[in-house]
Amino acid sequence: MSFPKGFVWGAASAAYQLEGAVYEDGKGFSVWDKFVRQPGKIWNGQTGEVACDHYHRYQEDVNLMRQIGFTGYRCSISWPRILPSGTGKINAGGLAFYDRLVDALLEARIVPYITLFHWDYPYELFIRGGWLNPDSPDWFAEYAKIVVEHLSDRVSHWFTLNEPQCFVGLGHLDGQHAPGLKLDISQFLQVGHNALLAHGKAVQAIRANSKTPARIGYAPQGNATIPFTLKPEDVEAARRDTFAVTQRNTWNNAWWIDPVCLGHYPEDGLRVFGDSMPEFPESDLDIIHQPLDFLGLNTYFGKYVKASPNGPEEVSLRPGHPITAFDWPVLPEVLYWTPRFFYERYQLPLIFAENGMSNVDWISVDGKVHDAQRVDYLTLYLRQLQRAVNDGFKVEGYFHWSVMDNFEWSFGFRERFGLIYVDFESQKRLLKDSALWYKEIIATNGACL
Ligand code: IFM
Repeated sequence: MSFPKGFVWGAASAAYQLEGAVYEDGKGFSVWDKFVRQPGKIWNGQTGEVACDHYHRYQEDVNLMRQIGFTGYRCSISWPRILPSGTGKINAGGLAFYDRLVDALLEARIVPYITLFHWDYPYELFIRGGWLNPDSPDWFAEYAKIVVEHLSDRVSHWFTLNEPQCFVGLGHLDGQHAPGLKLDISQFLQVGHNALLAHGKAVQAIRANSKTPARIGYAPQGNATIPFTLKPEDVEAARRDTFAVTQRNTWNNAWWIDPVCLGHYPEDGLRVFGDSMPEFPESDLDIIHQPLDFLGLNTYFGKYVKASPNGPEEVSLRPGHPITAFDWPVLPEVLYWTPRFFYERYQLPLIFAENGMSNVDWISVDGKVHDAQRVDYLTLYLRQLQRAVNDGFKVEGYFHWSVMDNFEWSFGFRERFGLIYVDFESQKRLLKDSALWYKEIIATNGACL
């Protein structure tokens, strides 16, 4: 069975992870530009200052994407490239880069899916309080409006925020990501609330300013819990666990998606966070809950549960269960249960905005990169996605993470997630075996799986 006609196949990336050129053409600083300079924050002291040099090599990269046969490409825009101070004066040099990139993609018949925010928050706004500042949702909406006014004659697919779980939680609670804050729970929740408001206001700004009919989504992490067996009680336990908020931290699905798609915070989460929850007017939820055209999900792994008298009970993985180079368990079924549970709950067409693995890749003596594990990962995960689609859960597209090896945040260049191998010294690119296999998957619309 192949995928539905028009299914979008591509890969994803983020500005700071591959563009480089962080001091060029009038770009302002982001919190990541500053964070990577702090000793001990990034593996081996590496930075994204050059990364894949995609800023200069975008045409070669688009050519490679065309060679693989992408029908879509998901990339993010660097906010401080457009607005060096975060608000106010627009940097024409920044807009010009995205003009060139979008035009090259369209020329290659690749549909651009633009993410407005993939973590490189303007440093000047951080100094003004960042996401804690009550004006921050409006700052983001202003930026969204500028980008949309400029690109929407050619771009109609938008994601607002990428993985609030990470930039809010890792950036403002755990301190592992920029801006490196360890706020208390109530401030963390305030940052989260402002980010959700920013999403809502950006959706309004896109709808109001787009020159072509816009299709708008959001890209949180979305990882289903997998039922250990197909017994109805295990399936129900997994469904419950998928949307449960049980811990006072950032790692769950419903806290970040229910307000956006259902218009309220989940009740168990409100109980868990208790009086740490900031006060806000009810009208905020109307702003956050904007109609969306699709829900993007970044899906990598999950866990197994079975039913028990005390609720869902986690089932440990057997010894020797496959893991990726990043130590993430390989659980292909997550690409069946995620579309199933998330489509049932949110009733929105889904796009898998990220899915992939880091692998220990290098150039073999024959001059090629034989990433057999990624080839297998693609097969196993996409077969499960196909199963979900065949069962009637609506999925519009799949973006592999990532188009090419790039800067993996606090892990620097240690983790290789790409379909395209990058030699970071020479900046030479090489299609890995997985890219050639993905080419076949795309060419047959999944029938070869
Ligand atoms: O590289 C990241 C990406 O920026 C966000 N999602 C997960 C990827 C792999 O860790």
